[in-house]
Amino acid sequence: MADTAYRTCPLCEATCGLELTLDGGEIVGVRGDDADVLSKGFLCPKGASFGYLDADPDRLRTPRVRRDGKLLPATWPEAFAAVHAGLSQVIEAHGRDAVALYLGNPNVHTIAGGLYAGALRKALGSRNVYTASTLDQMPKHVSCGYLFGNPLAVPVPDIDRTDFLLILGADPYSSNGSLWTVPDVPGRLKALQARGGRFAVVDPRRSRTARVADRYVQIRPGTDVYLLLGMVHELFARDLVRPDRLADHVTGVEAVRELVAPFPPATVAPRCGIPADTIRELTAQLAAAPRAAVYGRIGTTTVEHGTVTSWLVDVLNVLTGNLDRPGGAMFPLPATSRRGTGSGPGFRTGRWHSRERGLPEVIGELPAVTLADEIETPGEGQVRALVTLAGNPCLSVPNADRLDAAIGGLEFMIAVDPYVNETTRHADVILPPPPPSRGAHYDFSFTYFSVRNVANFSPPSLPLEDGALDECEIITRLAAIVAGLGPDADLDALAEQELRTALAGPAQAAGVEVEALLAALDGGTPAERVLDLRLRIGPYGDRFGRVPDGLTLAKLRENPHGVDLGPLQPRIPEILRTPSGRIELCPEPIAAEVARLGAAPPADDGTLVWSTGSTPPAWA
Ligand SMILES: Nc1nc2c(c(=O)[nH]1)N[C@H]1C(S)=C(S)[C@@H](COP(=O)(O)OP(=O)(O)OC[C@H]3O[C@@H](n4cnc5c(=O)[nH]c(N)nc54)[C@H](O)[C@@H]3O)O[C@H]1N2
Ligand SMILES: Nc1nc2c(c(=O)[nH]1)N[C@H]1C(S)=C(S)[C@@H](COP(=O)(O)OP(=O)(O)OC[C@H]3O[C@@H](n4cnc5c(=O)[nH]c(N)nc54)[C@H](O)[C@@H]3O)O[C@H]1N2
Ligand code: SF4
Ligand SMILES: [Mo]
Repeated sequence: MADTAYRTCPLCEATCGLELTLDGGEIVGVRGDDADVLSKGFLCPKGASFGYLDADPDRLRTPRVRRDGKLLPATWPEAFAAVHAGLSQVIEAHGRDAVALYLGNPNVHTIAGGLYAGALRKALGSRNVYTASTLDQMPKHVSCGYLFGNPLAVPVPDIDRTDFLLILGADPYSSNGSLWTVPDVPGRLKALQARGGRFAVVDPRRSRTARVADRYVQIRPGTDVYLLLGMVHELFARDLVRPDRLADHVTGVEAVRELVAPFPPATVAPRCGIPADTIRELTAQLAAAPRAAVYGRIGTTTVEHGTVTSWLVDVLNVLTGNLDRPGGAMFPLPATSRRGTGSGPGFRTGRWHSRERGLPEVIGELPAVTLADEIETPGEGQVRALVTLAGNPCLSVPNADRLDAAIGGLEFMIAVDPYVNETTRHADVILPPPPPSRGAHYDFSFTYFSVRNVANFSPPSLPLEDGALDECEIITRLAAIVAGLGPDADLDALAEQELRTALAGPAQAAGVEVEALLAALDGGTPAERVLDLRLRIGPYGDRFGRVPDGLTLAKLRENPHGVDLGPLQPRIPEILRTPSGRIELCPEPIAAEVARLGAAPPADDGTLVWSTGSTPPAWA
């Protein structure tokens, strides 16, 4: 008897709803869920192959432990005992910084990563934390950190209500969007054009998105910073600066005017390879659109001057009054988030530095490119052990061959990963999570970037296979081991204890005992109970009965296609965490960098940057 299950696709940032056909404990069909509140039936080829992940014969179904140089199948207790022995030895001999943690991309696509990777990080207490963010979007976090005081406050184009979109260094037609949860980009771009809107793409390459754009602007790689400086200059020069409602919420506009003075379109044109007239036209088009948004992605972050470029994207959004207004670049309000107070301590980097190259910490992590240095260089604080969680740094980090060799020489390594691959082949212990269909899902990350506020819970579509362990349990057990609680800690008791602590505030607010709220929480697993708590005290929550129609996990269970929480709403000033309580448009560290830029010689070759070596491969 075939059965139907609905769940959110975890395979990219678009978070599409899937309709699964199940038969005999297997996924036999996958379609886009027409009733999904966000994706409305959209499906890409990756999502369509969701079922194959379950059935993939290459997937590890039991842990592996290295014995006599070989990775051999082991039981979970054997694997955790090996983790405990290996880590204890390194930590006792060399301290916690000797253990590095690398968190890869899928952590933001699982409940386990969303809820427990942070706990593992904290329990480990090592300065050597690395993530895929520094291979990707970290410059955007830094620029938003300085502008808004909050590195996670990243505005997204309100594509469904805009009149003009300027896209730089992104190919959402192919990638399905990034730092922009926007299922069915092709359909939404078509709808934008159908209602008279326009969009332009800036890219060195005529990408798929560029091919359907109203305007394609070819740029010399790595020089968007000059194009954008020229555009900001043009806004001031033509008196097109109109922050509108934001005027009362921004400081530093005049400082930006002075900062960009050396960069008129005629000066930047030869640097970025775009004619000055084109720069002027683009600026005029942006300023004239009633509602517009500028969006930059990988091609603006994984480049030199990525932070300044990312900052300029939002400077344009602010100066044209498009930040935080419908049809502009807006901040989502996730169901598991908390509203801000409108100010805060602000943002800074460099609370510690990497040992070898002295690179600054950002949001608690060091750049993944320097992990090889930290492993290779002997002395106090040398990295001797590594834990990877859903990451493949031996492939994904620039100069991966060097990191591969360094990781091969480590004293001890653990991988939480379902595959043996370039990285995990070096591990002493591999702890494999089950396929996504066999666990619950809630999107803690991408609701921060979603073009509409939605909430969607997926229960496990299929039961765990014999011998499998849910990834939440794998990570919490790892966290307990590194916290010094040994391989057999009572995880349920620890989870209850944490819930009690988290409930103290809400209980006080509701004027009831913690135990009463604990009993009211829904969910068969600790992760589900934490989710219920976060939803209930979140901005749409039921506040444990005080808001009768408010959100609960039970309500999400009743709505398998998700709950629509409406279009994005303005959030300034509430979202700001700057000390001034304003958008700080001209932060000092960025201004210093722009001043340095002015003196830099023009880039001269115009080739794309190759990440794995100094020379392009033969086929290029
Ligand atoms: N040359 C080159 N390098 C790049 C990029 C590029 O385009 N070209 N892109 C860059 C970008 S944007 C990024 S984000 C990084 C990504 O860098 P990484 O995150 O290091 O690489 P991924 O390939 O995403 O690694 C995913 C790992 O997670 C495992 N995995 C899959 N599902 C699960 C799961 O449910 N649980 C667990 N525990 N593990 C799982 C996979 O087996 C794999 O080992 O790479 C960067 N590096
Ligand atoms: N199918 C599939 N989808 C994915 C992924 C995947 O591996 N497969 N990975 C996911 C991940 S982790 C991410 S981060 C996103 C990435 O999502 P996007 O950033 O939308 O996707 P990319 O295809 O990397 O597009 C980057 C574009 O930047 C251009 N570019 C390169 N250098 C420059 C430059 O200097 N200036 C400008 N203006 N443009 C430049 C490139 O030509 C390319 O068209 O995709 C996600 N989606
Ligand atoms: S676009 Fe992304 S979320 Fe949607 S089906 Fe494809 S892989 Fe899944
Ligand atoms: Mo990425």
